[in-house]
Amino acid sequence: MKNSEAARIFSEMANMLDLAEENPFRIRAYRRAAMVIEGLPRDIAGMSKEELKKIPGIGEDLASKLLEIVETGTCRAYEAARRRSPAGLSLLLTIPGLGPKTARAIYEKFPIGSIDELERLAAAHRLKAEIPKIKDKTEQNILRGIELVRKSAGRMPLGRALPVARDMISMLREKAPVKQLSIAGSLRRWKETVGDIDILATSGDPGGVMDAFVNLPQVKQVLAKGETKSTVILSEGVQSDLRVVEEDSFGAALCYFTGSKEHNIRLREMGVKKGLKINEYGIFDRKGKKIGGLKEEDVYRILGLPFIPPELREDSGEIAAALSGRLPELIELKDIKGDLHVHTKLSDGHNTALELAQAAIARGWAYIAITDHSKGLGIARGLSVERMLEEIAEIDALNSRLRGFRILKGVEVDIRSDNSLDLPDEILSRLDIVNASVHSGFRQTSGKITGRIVAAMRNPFVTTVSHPTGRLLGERDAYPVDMEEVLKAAAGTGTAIEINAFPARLDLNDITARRARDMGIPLVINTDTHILEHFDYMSYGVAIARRAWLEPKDVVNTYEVNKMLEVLHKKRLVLK
Ligand code: DGT
Ligand code: CA
Ligand code: CA
Ligand code: ZN
Repeated sequence: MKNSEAARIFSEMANMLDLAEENPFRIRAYRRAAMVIEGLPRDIAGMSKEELKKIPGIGEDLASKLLEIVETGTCRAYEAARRRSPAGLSLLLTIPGLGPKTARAIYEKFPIGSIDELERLAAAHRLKAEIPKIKDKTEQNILRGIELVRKSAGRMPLGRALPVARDMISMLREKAPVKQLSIAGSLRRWKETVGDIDILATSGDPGGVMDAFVNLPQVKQVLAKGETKSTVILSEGVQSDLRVVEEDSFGAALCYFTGSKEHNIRLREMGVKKGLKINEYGIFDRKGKKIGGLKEEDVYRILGLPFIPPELREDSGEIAAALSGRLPELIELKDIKGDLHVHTKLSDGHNTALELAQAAIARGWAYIAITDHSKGLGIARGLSVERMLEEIAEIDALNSRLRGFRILKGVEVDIRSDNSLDLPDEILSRLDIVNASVHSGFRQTSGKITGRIVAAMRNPFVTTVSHPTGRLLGERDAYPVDMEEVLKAAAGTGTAIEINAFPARLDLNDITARRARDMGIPLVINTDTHILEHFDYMSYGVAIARRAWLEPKDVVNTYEVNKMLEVLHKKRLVLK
């Protein structure tokens, strides 16, 4: 995928232009293009200029630059801007939460060359002492930003790793003499971030597989190349391992290298109690005779367990549940009947309601809710009350033409800093779906932010709290919301909580989602679609749900439309 590379270049361009105080429209154009390209599930490599220009936000100029990036890995304008902009200054901009103005002020005083240097200055309060615009709070934010960069260093969000891994798998199928081939490790468990991409294969010619692997176009550097195992660094910046194992060990190896390590240890302990040895080569009895290992199921069957899906293998109760026959019947993508968080071009999306409905119909869904932003969200072109009413009328008209499919009327209403909602109840009461979310004041105290969300849930028309923690993986930590309080209020008011499937968010995480289910809170999995292709993200949300042990009954958008609305509107009767 060239997409993330191009997105990075555009986003750096925006930053460098910003530092040079250039035309704000150009800066915004680069930022917007970076976001769209990053989120585009289709690879830009191989697209023609005409196709590129059809991507929202990409005109003649940016399309040429994309072609250049696909062909040469970079573009001249970017290289020129880089020559003009000092490296230390660009480094400052990689710290989340540190904007161009502050960066410039810091750099003018301290032309730093490394993040460590910046950390020392901030920790010693020298930034505050010597730069007028820097306050205590700025220094704290800088230190928090540095910590975030370090924490996410080396780990890659699932949504970036999985497309890369799938590309590699399909190339290996084509070019390497493999028989069986599978993703393993945390990626097979759909963990929200992964340390590396683990791949497992069988082959009559392991050497040939190693050759093909280290020569994949995604490979930037070969760290180790052995007879049956190699490790490489990919141009995306993540490491990948490929192992070739014996055919009659493939199942045992797949189980072992899928992990988690803690899950494996449990299995091995159970084996020891039965006098069995379990490792990556197979399952062996007391006499050392191999009694299984060809299939992954062998490991579980011999231990007297049903097959445990990879998403559950975190040593969080799955083995006890398997032993007592209480493993959940996990939700699957095909159980999903619709999406309740979708933006059109009336706010910051790129398609019409009809286009979105048709795409949803093509996926076999029965409904979507159009939930454009409310007016408070200026940056996302929020809708005024008048526009909102027009949208409602338009959806009514569309529904009268659609058969067996329903477009629900909705909004993503902004929860303002003073706890109030951005639209009056007269409007909210006319909508099917009201997603309430926080888009501002992320640096308020925990009590304040939590209070805002809780207040929103007390509104009888708010059906769902969207992306409740505000985190962006690797970019922004969750705001300091007290999730336990939020969950209590959700349970008390009958408000649903969203699992946001957008790969940068995946918010709720698996642990909180499981807790929410235990508290009887209705959950909903939404994509937060801004372009048609974002509907593909549903699989990431379903993965979080599976890791949270959810069954179809726990997720309201597996219900048919009337039952779903009945659940979400129950609070209207109770709270009124
Ligand atoms: P990651 O890469 O940090 O996201 O997490 P994993 O789970 O993919 O970990 P990784 O790549 O180090 O190893 C892949 C699997 O191999 C891991 O899930 C379990 C297995 N494994 C690795 N080292 C050990 C070990 O020392 N003991 C056991 N029992 N299993 C191990
Ligand atoms: Ca791994
Ligand atoms: Ca590994
Ligand atoms: Zn949204």
